[in-house]
Parts: sequence; C-alpha cells; structure tokens
Amino acid sequence: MSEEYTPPKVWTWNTEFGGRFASINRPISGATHEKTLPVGKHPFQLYSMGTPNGQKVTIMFEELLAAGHSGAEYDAWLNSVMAGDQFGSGFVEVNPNSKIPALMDYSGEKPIRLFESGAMLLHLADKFGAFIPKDPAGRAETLSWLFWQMSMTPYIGGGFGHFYAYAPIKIEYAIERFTMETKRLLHVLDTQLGKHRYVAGDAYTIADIACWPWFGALVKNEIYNGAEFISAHEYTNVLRWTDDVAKRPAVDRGRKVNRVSGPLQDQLRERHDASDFETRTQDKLEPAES
Ligand SMILES: N[C@@H](CCC(=O)N[C@@H](CS)C(=O)NCC(=O)O)C(=O)O
Repeated sequence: MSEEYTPPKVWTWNTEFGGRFASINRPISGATHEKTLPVGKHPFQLYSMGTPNGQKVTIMFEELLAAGHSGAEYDAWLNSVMAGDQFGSGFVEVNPNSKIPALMDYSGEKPIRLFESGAMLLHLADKFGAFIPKDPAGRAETLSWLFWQMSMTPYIGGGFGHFYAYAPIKIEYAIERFTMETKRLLHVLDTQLGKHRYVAGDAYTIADIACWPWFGALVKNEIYNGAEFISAHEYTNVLRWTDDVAKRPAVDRGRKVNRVSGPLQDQLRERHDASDFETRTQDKLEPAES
C-alpha cells in the first residue's frame, strides 16, 4: 500500500487488503451464516454493541424507564461486530444493512423491526410521548438536530476516526479533509449550545441522546484519542453540555450497556434486568466470564 495510488479501470475486491476492519468489510450485503437471534422476556429486544451508535438506544431506554415508562423494558443482547455477528441470518432479517444497533418491538399486535439508531429514537419517542416536544416548532427543531447528527456520523467516525486513528497508514489528505469537517461540526454544535442549554433548545430531547455519545466521547478523548489534535478544549459549550448530560443517571447506565471496552465496572455486556447494573458488570463477574 502506498499513498500514490492509481485506481484501475474497474474496482475488484481485494480480500488481502489490510486494516483494522479487513475481516468484516465486504462489498455485498446479506447473511454469511445461519444464526437465529435470542429473544428475552421484555417487549423490546435490542441487538447491539456499546459503540456511540449503540449507546444512543440504550440511553433512550434507560431514560424512558427512569421517566416511569415501564413499557420500555428491554433485553440488550451483545452482537459483536468484530466477530461478524451482524452477518448472521437472524440479524440480517432485522437489519438488512448489517450494522448495530438492530431492534425488535414486540409491544404491539405485530412485531416491528427497526434499524438505524435515529429511527429507533424517533419510534420510541413517539410511542411513549417522551423526549420530543409536542409543539410543531419544537418537534421540527428536534428532528432537524437528530437528522443532522445522523448525517454527520460517517464524517466523524468513518472519516476522522478512521483515518486519524485506525487506518494502517496516515494519509495527510484524508486526515486534513475529515478533521476540517469534524471541527466545523463541533463549531456548529458549540454555537448552538452557546445559545441553548440543550441541543434542540431548553428541553432535553432525543437530539441530545443522539449527539452525546458522539460529541461527548470525542471532546473527552474517549474515542479516537484525538481530543488534543482537534483542540477539544476550545469547544467550551460542548464541554459544559457533555458534563451536564453525563450527570443524568440514565445516561450513566445506558452508556455501559453492551460495552466490551473501557473500565470493567463500565461494561455491562448484556442487560436483561435493571438489577444487572448492580450485579453483572464485568468487575462483578467471575474472572471466567470476563
Ligand atoms: N447509521 C447507522 C450506523 C450504524 C453503524 O455504523 N454501526 C457500526 C458500529 S457503530 C457497525 O455495526 N459496524 C459493523 C460493520 O460495518 O460491519 C445507525 O446509526 O444505526
């Protein structure tokens, strides 16, 4: 591999191409193996991993439960993307795009499948009438910021994060391009949070739940190890909001679910009951299970 690259006339799949995600990247969709998904006792069945996209949904469930919506009880099953669980046949039936998170809603007459974390947040917010303003202007503002967050993930994760932290070679052009965009997005959010307590205004909404796992982790150096590089300390409003949201007990619980990295007390690999936070984080399990 070199930085000088002349693309051939027609791209072909080079299975030897290296990099951190070489074993899971494919140019085609669909299942690679038969595997049914487990189903627990709760109305919602989540198949996920504690990445920022996964955390959005577990934070939402924990917020709903904390707000008294007992119908939002959920089982969170660990689906490891590095092990290729997203290509199992059962998973692909829920998410044809083979990415975590994937969600089944069994609370109604017929099961409903959901893929895309933003769709899950909106579905749950509408279903429980929570974390989305009822007035049209407030709802529109919340949806605008929600979709803004959904659209920027590939720039921050697939762009900045990938080329700054994961790519097997440092490519100046790619790092420049995506750092520029990441800083611009941070500036957009910082400007908004300089005027309002929360992302979509004065109320805490699904826009905060979507943004916090990404921007909070970025400025606190919890993903990509790039906080110094992007001068995260300059985004004072984002830092204020990050700390503010982190103090919410539901956020603290939700960010731990399906996590497989970080301090052992912050990893609750599967969540099937509220008491699991007390008894089943990795620091509490037998060494054989960790
Ligand atoms: N837009 C999707 C993005 C989901 C996504 O990128 N998930 C990643 C982990 S954070 C994944 O499953 N990657 C596995 C793969 O690409 O094979 C969402 O928000 O749900």
